[in-house]
Amino acid sequence: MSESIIGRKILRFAQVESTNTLLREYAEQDEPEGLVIFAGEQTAGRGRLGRKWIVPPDTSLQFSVLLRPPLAPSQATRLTPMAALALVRTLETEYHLAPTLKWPNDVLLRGKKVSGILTESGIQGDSLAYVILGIGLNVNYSMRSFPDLAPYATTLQDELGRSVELTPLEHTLLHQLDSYYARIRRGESLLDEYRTRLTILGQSIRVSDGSTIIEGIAQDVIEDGALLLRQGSSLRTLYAGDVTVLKPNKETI
Ligand code: BT5
Repeated sequence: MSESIIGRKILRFAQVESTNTLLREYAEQDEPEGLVIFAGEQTAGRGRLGRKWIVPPDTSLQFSVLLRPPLAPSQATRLTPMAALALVRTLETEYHLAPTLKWPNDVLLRGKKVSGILTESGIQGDSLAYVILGIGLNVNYSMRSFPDLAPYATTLQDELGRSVELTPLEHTLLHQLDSYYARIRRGESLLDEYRTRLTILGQSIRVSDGSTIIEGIAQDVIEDGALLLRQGSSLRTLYAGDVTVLKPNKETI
């Protein structure tokens, strides 16, 4: 059995601005990989593109993991699908739920977002110095209190009809993250497993990156987590964006 890395050291804070921001300070101070920082509350929890991650205090899992993977900087994006698969396995094994993945960083239950992942990296010269893997998983509250998010987002409590204990959930998730990370370190591919969890492959989609919107067929994903979008005879490689599935009968332009 390989020695575990993720969770070798765990720090817990009642309130932080953002666990990703705090973990970066440790990363810059040469902290070894595996450190996990949990927060009961984030006053400035972040999503991608400066968006907010909003969760009531002490209800959920909000944490960041420090990794120093033996990968090139361009491969740091592999950690997002890795985390997504660990979340899927955790929800399956702990609660017999049937999660799916929405490229690039959402875990869905019955089509609604229950978890988001924010991967950030630190580069030194030509090398990847560290990756910060931030994970938010909505647990013991109801989205009914958040009418703006409720059409698109959910919690474990809403899905299960009961609250759950955070400690065993946290334990299983760190264990799953650790075993997938061991596979990444061994150079194994997670691509086949990732493909089976994505619902968009083969579908007509629209991808927005905040400023540009493009449409096409979601053809495939590749090892570093990028999406291949077919537009007529050309193929575009996308690393980020928000995906909307277009109605199957709609003509794509
Ligand atoms: C994400 O961004 O989904 C990444 C979320 C990462 C959060 C973790 S918590 C620990 C660590 N520390 C941090 O500061 N962040 C990480 P994105 O795909 O950009 O989604 C953000 C959007 O999701 C927002 O604009 C809202 O529309 C929506 N949203 C906000 N809070 C949500 C929630 N609790 N559940 C579901 N959706 C939410």
